[in-house]
Amino acid sequence: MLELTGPTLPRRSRAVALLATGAALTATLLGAASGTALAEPTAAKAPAKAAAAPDISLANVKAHLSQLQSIASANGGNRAHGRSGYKASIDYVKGKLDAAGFTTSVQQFTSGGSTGYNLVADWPGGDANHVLFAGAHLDSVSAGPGINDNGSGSAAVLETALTVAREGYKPGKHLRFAWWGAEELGMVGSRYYVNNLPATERAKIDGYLNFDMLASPNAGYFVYDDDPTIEGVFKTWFAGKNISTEIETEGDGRSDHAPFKSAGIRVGGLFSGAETRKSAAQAQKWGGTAGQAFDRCYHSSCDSTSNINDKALDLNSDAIAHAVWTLSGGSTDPGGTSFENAADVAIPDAGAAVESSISVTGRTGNAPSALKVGVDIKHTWRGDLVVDLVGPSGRAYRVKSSSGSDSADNVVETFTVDASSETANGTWKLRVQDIGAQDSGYIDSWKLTF
Ligand code: DTR
Ligand code: CA
Ligand code: ZN
Ligand code: ZN
Repeated sequence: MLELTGPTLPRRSRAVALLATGAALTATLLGAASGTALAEPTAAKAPAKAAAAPDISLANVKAHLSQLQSIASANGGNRAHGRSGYKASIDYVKGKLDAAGFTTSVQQFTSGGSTGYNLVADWPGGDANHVLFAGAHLDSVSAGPGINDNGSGSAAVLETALTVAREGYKPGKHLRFAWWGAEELGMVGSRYYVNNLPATERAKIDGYLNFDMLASPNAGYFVYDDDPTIEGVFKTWFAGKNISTEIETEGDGRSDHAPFKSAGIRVGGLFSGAETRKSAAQAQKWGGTAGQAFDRCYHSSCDSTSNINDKALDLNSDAIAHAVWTLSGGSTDPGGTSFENAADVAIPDAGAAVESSISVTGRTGNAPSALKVGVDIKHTWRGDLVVDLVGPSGRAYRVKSSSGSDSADNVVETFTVDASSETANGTWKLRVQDIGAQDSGYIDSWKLTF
């Protein structure tokens, strides 16, 4: 899980200050100092299991779009604020979430003399003090059914939430999803939600992810250029699909992330383009038609189920799931509750130890005598590496000693540590030091499973 706490810098610009002996290395996430192990419990080895995001079914997302299309067709051709088609859309989405086990609430507000509705759905569990929030506006303009704008975002977020439930996902953070009303009137519903959220509750939101227009027929692949960690999660995922994204700059005030950003909450999101035209360079890298609007049916009656780019909808839906899983850290391990940190931490060659931390909350008593420590370190010549688990008491438990002859790469293992003298709650750290020269690498991720 990428920690969204504290100042987050892109990897390339992390400040690394090496001082004289006893070098203290200031990594992005933590200050660290070299330490020595106080005990060497036996460490057993088992394959690590990462909680990777599941695939989001395009067919399921499109089935939601068909439902929204039918709702519009049965309600005057639209799903606009104040019209029957909008409330019917809310009822459809709420019914799916209630059946899947979400805790839902409908917040009413008034705009233009009509009653509006926000739907908020909480997935039970996770750290209530760290909320990862994903949302989309559910209303259309009155001119049409609004299937790309914004049935696409609404359906992708809905199917991601239903997949969380289907997978029995146990995130480290608390997951919240929302479908906003009256966005087309100027982000009225989302602004009403944020303005009426107590400051203590706002402070618990680690990040808000916004999805407005994800399936434009002449699709572009835009990532909001707001919080760098969230932006990086999306950009890296698309790069893994060989899709070069562009940053979405003019969207700052143009959708439901704006009220969250104004309240100082980290935001991010995805966008496939609206009324502006695709350039020749964009057509070269993304396909589609240069000189044509990304969505020629933007805010028009032709924004129907035939106005959908399946490839863009599928990729963006899977990108949402990746971000939700990555930024909320957890696992679907039926047996245990996991806490994960997937933020990369560079390991200086033959330098000071570095650390990556996990804050464990919500548990009772002490840690188990068989605490699972899943480690994923990408590093050449792993024999140079010394790895310790540091408990909340500050005591270090050696999970891997150096072994000069071990020239293989990477440490991807699950160790078992007797941590029964430690309280479960508190800040745990993975401390890694490279004691040999001419090799390099980084902590890719690690997790604790109780
Ligand atoms: N205002 C949104 C569409 C929109 C236009 N530019 C952006 C940029 C980022 C997100 C959304 C948009 C609407 O019509 O719903
Ligand atoms: Ca998919
Ligand atoms: Zn719109
Ligand atoms: Zn929209």
